[in-house]
Amino acid sequence: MKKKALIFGITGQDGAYLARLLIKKNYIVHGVIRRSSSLNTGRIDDIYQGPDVSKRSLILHYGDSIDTSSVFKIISKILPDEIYNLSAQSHVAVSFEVPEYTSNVDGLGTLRILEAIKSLKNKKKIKFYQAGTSEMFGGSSKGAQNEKTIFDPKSPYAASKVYAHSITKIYRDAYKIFASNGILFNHESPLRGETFVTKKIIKALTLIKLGKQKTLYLGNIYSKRDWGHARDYVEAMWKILNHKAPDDFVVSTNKQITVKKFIEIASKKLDMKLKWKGKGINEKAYDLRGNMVIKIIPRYFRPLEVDNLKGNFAKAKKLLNWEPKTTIVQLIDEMIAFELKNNG
Ligand code: NAP
Ligand code: F7E
Repeated sequence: MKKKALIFGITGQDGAYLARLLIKKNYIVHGVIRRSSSLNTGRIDDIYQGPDVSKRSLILHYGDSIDTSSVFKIISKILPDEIYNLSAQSHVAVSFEVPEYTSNVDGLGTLRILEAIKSLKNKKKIKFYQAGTSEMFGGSSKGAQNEKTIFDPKSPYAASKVYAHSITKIYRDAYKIFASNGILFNHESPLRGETFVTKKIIKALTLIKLGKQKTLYLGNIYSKRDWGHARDYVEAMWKILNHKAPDDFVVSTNKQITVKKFIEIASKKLDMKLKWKGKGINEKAYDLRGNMVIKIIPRYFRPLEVDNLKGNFAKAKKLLNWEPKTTIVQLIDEMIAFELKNNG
C-alpha cells in the first residue's frame, strides 16, 4: 500500500518542493490549503490533479492551522503515515507587525496538530515533522550553530518557533510520539516568496538589467546568512522522518556570506558592474552610467537584527547521510535563469 503524507503549508516554497519529492517517492500526498480571495496555489499548479483524475497522488483540503476543528477533521479523516508541518507566517519582519497572529499559527498551530496525533494514537502511529528554524538561535552564538546551541530568539517569529520546537520535544517524550524537529537554515529557490531578500535582490537586479525597474531598496546588507537550496532541504525533512528514531537535526551548508556579497555575486552573474558609495544608512550602489540602483532605507531594518547565522550539519551528515548538493553560485544561477525566463 502507498504511504500517505499530509503537508500543512503545501502552497509555500518548501511545500511545493516536498510535494514533488514525495510524489516521486510514490506517496499519496494530501495538502492543506487556505481559502483566499486570489489563487494561492501557483507553486503547485503543475502537479495539481482535479477530482476527475482517478487514483490521485495529490489531494488538497481546505483548512487552517489556527482552526482547531479543521486540523482535527483533516488528520482524522486521512490518518496519514507522516505529517509535515510547514505552515507558518514565515516572514521575520512581518512577525513584528502581527505578533499575536504569528504566535497563533507558528506556535499554537503546532500544538493543534500534535494534539490531534495524540488523540489518534491508538488508531494510527503518525510521524510528525516540525519546521524549525535557525532564527531560534538568534543572537546566541558567534561561531557555527548546532543542535546543542542555546536558543536566543530575537523576533515574535523566532519565539513562536522555539515554542513549537519545545512542544514537539515534549510530546515526543511524554506521549512517545514520533515527532522530530528540523532546524533549517535559510533556503531559497526560484519559488521563494518575493519579499525575502534573495528573491527580492535577484528579481530587482534582473528587472534593472532589463530596464524595467530603476532602484532596489534594502535594509541591513551586512547580516550574514547560511543559504542553501530548498530542493536539497526538503530531502532532509523526508530523511528526518524516515530515520529510525525521532530526533532534532540542523540542516545547513556550513557556509555564510553577507547580503552584500550575495548582491555582488548576483550582479556579476548579470554582468552589471556596481560601484558602492557612502556608509550605513547612506550607502548606495551605482551602475557604470551613474544611475543609483541600490539604496539603503530605514524601513527594511528590523527592531532587532540577527546578524550571524551559520550552521553545522555534522549530525545530519552522520545519522541521515544528508548533505547539501547545491552551491550558492548554482542557486543564484538558477534564480536568475528563472527571472530572465519570466521577465525577459
Ligand atoms: P512560505 O513560503 O512562507 O510558506 C508558508 C506556508 O504556510 C504557505 O503554504 C502558507 O499558505 C501556509 N500558511 C500560512 N499561514 C497558515 C495558516 N494559518 N494555516 C495554514 N497554512 C498557513 O514558507 P517556506 O519558506 O516554504 O517555509 C516552510 C516552513 O519552514 C515554514 O514553517 C517556515 O517558517 C520554516 N522555515 C523556513 C526556512 C526558509 O529559509 N525558507 C528556514 C527555516 C524554517 P499561503 O500560501 O496560503 O500563504
Ligand atoms: O532576510 C536582511 C534581513 O527576510 C535575510 C525566513 O525564511 O530564513 C528567513 O528569515 C537578511 C536579514 O530572511 C532586506 O534583515 C536586508 O538579515 O530573506 P530574509 P530571514 O529573516 O533570515 C529563516 C531561516 C526563517 O526561518 C524565515 O522563515 O536580509 N535584509 N534588506 C532584508 N530582508 C528582507 N526580507 N528585505 C530587505 O529589504
